[in-house]
Amino acid sequence: MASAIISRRSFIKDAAPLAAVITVPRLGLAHTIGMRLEWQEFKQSEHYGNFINGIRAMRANSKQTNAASWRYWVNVHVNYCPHGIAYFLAWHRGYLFHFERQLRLASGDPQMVLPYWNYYKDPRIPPEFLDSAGNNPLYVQRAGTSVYNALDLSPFASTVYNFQRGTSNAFETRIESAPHNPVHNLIGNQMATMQSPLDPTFYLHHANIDRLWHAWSLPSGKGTPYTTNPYSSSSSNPYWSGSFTYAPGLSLPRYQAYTPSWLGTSSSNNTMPSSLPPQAQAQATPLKLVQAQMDNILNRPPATPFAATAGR
Ligand SMILES: [Cu+2]
Repeated sequence: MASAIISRRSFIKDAAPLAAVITVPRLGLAHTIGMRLEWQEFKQSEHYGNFINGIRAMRANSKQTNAASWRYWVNVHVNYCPHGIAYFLAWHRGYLFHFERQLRLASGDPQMVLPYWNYYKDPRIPPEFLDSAGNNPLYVQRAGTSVYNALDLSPFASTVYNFQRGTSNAFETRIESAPHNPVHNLIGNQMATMQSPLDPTFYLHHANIDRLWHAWSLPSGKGTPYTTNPYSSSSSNPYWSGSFTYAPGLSLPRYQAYTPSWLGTSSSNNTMPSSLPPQAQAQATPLKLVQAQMDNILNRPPATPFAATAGR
């Protein structure tokens, strides 16, 4: 399988040019806010069929240097995503934003917003993803079907009031450790590797992580995700200056990932979980195994940006 992954160098060399830097309307300017729905709500919406068709079309596109292909976005993740370091949450928020724009094109549904899977409500992978019949584009082989053992309420504890990694009890560090990492590992197979976006549950998982971050950051949660609004003191807030890279020609100014509405989305549920779902839904997966699988996530290339190589 490793040979199917394009190298970082050839990815940079061959990638089709995209629409340069995306400019998102700034706070205060009129723009449409799309609603992220929980999977059960999303299934009832008019976007569900388009979502399936869009994923099918992207997966059928074998040109992995083209943003219209599913594999392209796997390569974006393999090459650029930060894990275990600063900007884990903010980079992935921008990743969902860019992927979502492509999925809208592929599905012919410009109003579609990626759904989230609230595993604090039901830790079982939704059955639509488990049906291998009929060339179901949501199906891939997985090792587990419940993420109950990944669930952790401690990121939402009152003691976790710092955002940034490196500070004491930092939210970003806590939520990455759990539930983020063990959800990947309990689902297993591709989800437990850097190629995790091969599995469509990746996008629902990360939409949920993103939702939980926003819920935590609200005044009803723990406050703002960083000490100061990047607009009010950009010069004194270096954390939100600079930009994220996703692919050659595809980036995002960091400050735009500060809050979801600046990227055009809000969520149907902005509260932090306060209890776990029934234990009866748990799948008996030893946590020891989960920890061992963590190596798959941590054995990854360094996250430093590569300089583009000169053409021959
Ligand atoms: Cu992840």
